Amino acid sequence: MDEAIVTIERHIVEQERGFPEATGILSSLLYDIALVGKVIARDTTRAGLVKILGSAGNTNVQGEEQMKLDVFADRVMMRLNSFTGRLAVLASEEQENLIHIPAGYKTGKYVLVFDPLDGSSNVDVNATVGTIFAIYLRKSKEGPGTLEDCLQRGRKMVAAGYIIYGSSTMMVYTTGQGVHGFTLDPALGEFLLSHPNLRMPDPPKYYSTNHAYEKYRSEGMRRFTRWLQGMDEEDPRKPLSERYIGALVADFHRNLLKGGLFYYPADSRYPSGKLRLIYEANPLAFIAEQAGGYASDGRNCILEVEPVELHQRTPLFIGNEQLVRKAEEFMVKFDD
Ligand code: FBP
Repeated sequence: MDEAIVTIERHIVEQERGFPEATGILSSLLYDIALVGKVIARDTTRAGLVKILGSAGNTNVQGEEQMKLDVFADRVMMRLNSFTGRLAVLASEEQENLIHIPAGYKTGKYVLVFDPLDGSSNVDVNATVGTIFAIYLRKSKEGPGTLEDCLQRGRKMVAAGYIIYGSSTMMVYTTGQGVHGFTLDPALGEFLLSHPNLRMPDPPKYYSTNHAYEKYRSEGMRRFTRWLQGMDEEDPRKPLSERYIGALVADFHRNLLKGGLFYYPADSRYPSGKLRLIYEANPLAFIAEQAGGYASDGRNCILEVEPVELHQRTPLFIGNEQLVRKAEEFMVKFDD
């Protein structure tokens, strides 16, 4: 592919060449999601001016306060994907139940699950937030999609990605042929290829976790954090530097580009972890593996976990594989 200007549309179509049986529907769906990113980016960059900051005044299925931007992003994702005939069903972090295709509109062969706005606590303080998504082929035959279509193992994803609204707006995606990053050129209104074939650098540079919650964590996790800090007498190492933005998508993105580990273990507040398996952990786990990294719930590969609930939570360790495996070792040694 010549180094000329490569739009995300052209890149997606080029990737599709790898699948002779492809129908172009997945490409169009990915392109629709890029458009969702542009619409959300337009408003996040003007957030203070368009009265989109602050609380929406209600809580979501997770019992968390919904921000106006959560509701806005959720609506944009639904509106730009429910009427295209490409999807059987959608599921969102912000909605308790499945999002069915409106009556009178065609259903399609794909399933879209998403976190419309990750890092809600960053919205009002102008810190980085993002949209995370994953795409599956439906399991049900035809007609309205089902819960079973959304409760598929991560390994079954056909595509995943995120859009990050930070100093620039970027879209990063994979269809199982490597990980590719695009930067939105506001002047053109186009996502242009800026980070082809991303690989997680080794050795890693950073670790990301919320230290404030150490007292709620297990012995194994406290010892693991000390090991990352180079304070384990039995196995001293050069400390990793610490960074924590408080938005999973932003912390993951930094570690993808610079090498590192993000972890949100289970603790006495969240015995099953805080983050959601289906639309937070799984999509990023697919990207991590495609970039040479790995993701685990502390014991199992995230992508092999069989989901049982739409909004189920999971502990998450994601980044350079040797760091994720080390975390697993500490849990086996001190928590089993
Ligand atoms: P949502 O904002 O989508 O609910 O995501 C949860 C999240 O904000 C993650 O992005 C982030 O990594 C984590 O929670 C931060 O949690 P804490 O404030 O406990 O560190």
